Amino acid sequence: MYKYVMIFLASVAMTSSGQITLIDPSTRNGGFEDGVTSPWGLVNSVGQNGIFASQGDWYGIVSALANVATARTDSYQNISTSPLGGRSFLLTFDARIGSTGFESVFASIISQNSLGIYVPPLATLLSSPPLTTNAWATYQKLFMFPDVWDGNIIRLDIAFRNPNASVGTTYIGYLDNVRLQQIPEPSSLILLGLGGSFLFSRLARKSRSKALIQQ
Ligand SMILES: [Ca+2]
Repeated sequence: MYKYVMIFLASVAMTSSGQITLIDPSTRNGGFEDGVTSPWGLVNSVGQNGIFASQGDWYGIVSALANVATARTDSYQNISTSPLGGRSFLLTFDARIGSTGFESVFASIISQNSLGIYVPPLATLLSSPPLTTNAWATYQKLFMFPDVWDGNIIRLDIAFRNPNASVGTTYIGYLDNVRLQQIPEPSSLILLGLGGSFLFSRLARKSRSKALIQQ
């Protein structure tokens, strides 16, 4: 059930009229098919292997040498945009880890308004499976900026983390098929509404199950 709702949510967003593609495999090197890391910041290198990549032939490689008990990477892009295109951004990407890998991957978007003050968006996690060494996992997150946001640059950050790292160990992660869509207002509200309804129904079902167990 969960899988089908997620597919439905994604399809609503991807088919929304007026959406703006900010990153995808052929835009801003979202699939690393340019064979370089640019315009990504802090992606260490790229690999070429059509069997290994989750999309196309190329993928991004990130690594962090733990010099404290935490290993972390912060791959990013700064992207020019405008609130006129919508205040919501739907991010989807694929990730996996090497045999000495990270424990989790966390995506965020930040922006400043015209006065230089940081404005955080409301973030809703739509899909966040565990990172594994033997397969790619797909992550999806919706970001909605409030009405006060009037900035024109957003910064996307995808961070692999290991909070229980061994000092001196290098941790490896892989990134591919990054897609970032700016969604017009009505579509994003539908998305959040559907996501909220789904979460509410799951919570209600859990509460009913708990009540039955306690009886
Ligand atoms: Ca690719």
